[in-house]
Amino acid sequence: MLMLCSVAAIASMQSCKMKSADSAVAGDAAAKVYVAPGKYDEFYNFVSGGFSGQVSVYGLPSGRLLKVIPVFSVNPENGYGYSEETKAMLNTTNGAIPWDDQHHLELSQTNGQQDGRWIFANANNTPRVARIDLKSFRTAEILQIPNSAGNHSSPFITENTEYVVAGTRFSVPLGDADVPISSFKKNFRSTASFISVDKTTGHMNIAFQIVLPGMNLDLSHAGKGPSHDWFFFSCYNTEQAYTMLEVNASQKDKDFIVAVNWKKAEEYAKAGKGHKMPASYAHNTFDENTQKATSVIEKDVLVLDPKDCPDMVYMIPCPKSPHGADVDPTGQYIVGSGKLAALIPVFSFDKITKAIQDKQFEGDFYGIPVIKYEAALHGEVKKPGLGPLHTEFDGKGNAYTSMFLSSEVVKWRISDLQVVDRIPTYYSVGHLMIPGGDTKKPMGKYLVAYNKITKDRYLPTGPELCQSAQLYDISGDKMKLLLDFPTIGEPHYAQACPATLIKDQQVKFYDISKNHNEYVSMGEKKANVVRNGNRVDVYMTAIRSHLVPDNIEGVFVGDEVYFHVTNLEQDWDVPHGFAVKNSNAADLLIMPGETLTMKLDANKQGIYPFYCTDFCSALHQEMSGYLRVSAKGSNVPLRFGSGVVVADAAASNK
Ligand code: K7E
Ligand code: CUA
Repeated sequence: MLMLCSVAAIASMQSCKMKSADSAVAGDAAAKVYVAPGKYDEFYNFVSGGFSGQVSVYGLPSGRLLKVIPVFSVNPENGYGYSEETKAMLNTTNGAIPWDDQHHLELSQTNGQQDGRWIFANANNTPRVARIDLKSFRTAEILQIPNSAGNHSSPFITENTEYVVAGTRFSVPLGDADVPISSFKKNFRSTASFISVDKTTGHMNIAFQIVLPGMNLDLSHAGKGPSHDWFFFSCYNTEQAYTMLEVNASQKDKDFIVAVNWKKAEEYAKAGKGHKMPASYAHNTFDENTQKATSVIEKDVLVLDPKDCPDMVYMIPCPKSPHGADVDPTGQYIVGSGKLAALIPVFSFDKITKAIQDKQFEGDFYGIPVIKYEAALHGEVKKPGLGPLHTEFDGKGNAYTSMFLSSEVVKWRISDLQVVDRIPTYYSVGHLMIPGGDTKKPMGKYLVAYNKITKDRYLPTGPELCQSAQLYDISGDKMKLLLDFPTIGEPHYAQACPATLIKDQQVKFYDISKNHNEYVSMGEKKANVVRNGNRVDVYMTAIRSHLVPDNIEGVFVGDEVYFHVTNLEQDWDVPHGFAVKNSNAADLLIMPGETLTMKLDANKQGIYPFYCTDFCSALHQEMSGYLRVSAKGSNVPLRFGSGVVVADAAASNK
């Protein structure tokens, strides 16, 4: 999270806000957010989980939590990252990483509008981009980004989802070279990676990586309409400090918006202007057919240097340590929000184009032309508030900017840059989101503010208080506060789309006849236990309300037992769970028609009960069984079964 001023200053600001909190709620707020039991919300709201590493899904306007989608962190609820099928999703070149820090989300678009296919998510800490399938609400792919650190300006996308970008918040030496930290200026670089997305499958690949000077790329957004070919990144620390950034990276009056012509970059890449550089990064995909994730280590990346590619990158001065870089629905205006600036600069794409044509430059930054500030400027929003961070749009000519320090949302007109309304947030708002608010067609009915600090807003819960979202009605001239709801982890960016866009495409269960998991049991008759050395494979089935087999003997201390559990149900909303005593994995939650595998290290002699963890029927408590683990070398035959039928598999226990 951002820390911009002293705690005391924030606290004093908040205490004066607290007084007006009650009166800030609109009189008809309850009716406006009330979604009657059994009724659906109007929007899906996908919210980043910050330090939880996951993505959560809420309904709007109710604020009801619908789901947590596991993405970059292991998930005890369903065994994501623990089951043999999903472990590979969290693989990286540094091995399996159980956690990350997830900041930004972007729904896939066609012609600048949401198309309801995928949502992309970034991992900030160990740089990765994930693609989540909106038919299953599952993570389908995770791609690691080499030559990167602090993958913050990500995963923003171009108008037709041609590319997902990933820009480095921390500059690092390319190829992970071992160099002194003090050689930052000489050796450290920032990079902007352009990940191509296959139109049909969604499959991601790093098409090219643009190498930029050592500095901190912060946020980004793609152009649209007239600025379709461009991508705009904010950056700070153009001072190139590598210690005490709080002071040393706040020296200059202006940093930059980096304007990248990705169409040109694409041409340069095709024309062989880049060079292939050895790089090692994991590319993990979940195969719907085999229902299993695989991790492939990629070996190189195509790197483009602006020196070899004229007209590809320009710098636009932007006051002061800009954070958000947001593009309005027409694609004409680019808003840079300087965290420490007392104004919001708005740049005009036409003016930028003209300035480039007329060479209205004020020098260069490491060979990259710097456009004159005034030449690119549409105008400045004066005295908007303190600590502008992020801007979204309502499609009616208005922009809404979050003010972290003065804890408010400020509404201003793009045409004449006049502030027309402001409303407090409780407290210290980071991102804000209007459904479709960064597309060509915003749905300007609601705005949600995602707040860092909640102080007195909720029942206290020890030293850690919840973060929170606040829903505002923006359909009229005046913004109205409607609702507070707590979030999972720290919310950063979010996206929302109309429920109608995706609700009818949901997978209800997996067709078991299409289950190509190599360990599937197609029916109870296929249940089996097979020993191979010290590996024991249990082919188990689950259906209301029993597991087959439910008695297993002849397993020894030192064995590795793999429970491959197939859920035979072919109905919506009938998952079965699976847990074994002494297991050091999470339990499994197996969807109808799916097979999941839990590995158990049989380390101790004893009886290990196992059971279904999801209350699936009136006899759910009966859905259980026993595994007997005997001392190594003992003479217990391998036997398994269920009910009266106990197959003697002693022959295979050698
Ligand atoms: Cu402003 Cu990481 Cu998008 Cu949080 S960032 S607020
Ligand atoms: Cu299956 Cu409970």
